Amino acid sequence: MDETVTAIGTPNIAFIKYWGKRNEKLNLPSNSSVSMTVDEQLNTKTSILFTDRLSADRVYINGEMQDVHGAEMMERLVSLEILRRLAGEKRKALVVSENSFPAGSGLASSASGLATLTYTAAKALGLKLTPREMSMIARRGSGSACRSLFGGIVKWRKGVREDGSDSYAEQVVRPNYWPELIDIVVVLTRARKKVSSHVGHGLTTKTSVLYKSRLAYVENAVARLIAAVKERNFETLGELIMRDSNNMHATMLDTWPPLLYLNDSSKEVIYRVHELNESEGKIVAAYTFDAGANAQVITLKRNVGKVTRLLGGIESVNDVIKLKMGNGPRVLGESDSLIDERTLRPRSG
Ligand code: 2P0
Repeated sequence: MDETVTAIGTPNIAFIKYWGKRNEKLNLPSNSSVSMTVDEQLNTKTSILFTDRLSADRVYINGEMQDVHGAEMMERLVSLEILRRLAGEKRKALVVSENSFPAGSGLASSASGLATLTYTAAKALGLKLTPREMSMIARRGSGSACRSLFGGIVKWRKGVREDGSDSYAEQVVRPNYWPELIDIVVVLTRARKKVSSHVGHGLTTKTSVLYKSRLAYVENAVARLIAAVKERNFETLGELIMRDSNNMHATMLDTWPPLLYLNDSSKEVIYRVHELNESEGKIVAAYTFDAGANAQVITLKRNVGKVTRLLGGIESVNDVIKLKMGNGPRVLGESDSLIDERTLRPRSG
């Protein structure tokens, strides 16, 4: 019998960034990375129905039907294809997905989207996969998605094998290990970035001279950052987060043609955070930027007021969202379904 399954998942913010691939087809990264999965204030909800009433997969994102034969969508949907093969399922899928935040603006919509797609499809197909197995399948659709299969602080091991069988995500600590840790998302722009991360990864790997020195430093930074998390040492964590963001953006600027994701407002956030840390005499806040201009400022609960006041003084801040650590994806009830099973379209309202 056809049955719709609905689930919710969330983005993650990388503390040590994934930038560059050793294998583009399998999304195998050139370095390990570490992130914090955020709570459900930013989320992707996805409903999936496998049905013999469709002759091709049909995918809606935020109400818009996608071209499932387009090159980018086909690469993304590889995760769905892998799961369908594993389950021996022949029927086509209706996928309806909604993001609570803008796509393509550096807020990890592909991570949230692909992690939730993989999780929902695995449940809809009745597959009993471990989160680690699901993380390897989500990775094929979008690298950073593998980290959103877990809650808390998560490491993605780069692995060394050619087939990618040792490149998966794993939980470092649960959310309740350090509940004071807060990610303040600072929305500076809702515009789509000019060069997608998908394309940017390859450009930097091929053309940046500085990129080699990033690879020489980064595995050690991963180990130091994990130790700082385990010791709940915010000062060390904060410095490593800011340095890694700056380091990645240096290799982006060194890419040819250059990739410039930060804008003047992003730089204003950088200056203000350093001023705050200076005036406090220690690191109380740490900025980090993905492949986009929007900032995320990591801090501890007791400093949220101070940081919010600081950001309030920046003219181009359009929104500030305070996020805790999240628990990773979970299944929702039937009443949350986004699918109208009669018309095979998104449910209205
Ligand atoms: C990260 N980013 O670690 C880094 C920081 C952007 C900067 O992972 O080609 O969308 O789908 O594997 O995962 C963005 O890259 O790239 C990313 P694909 P993805 O979060």
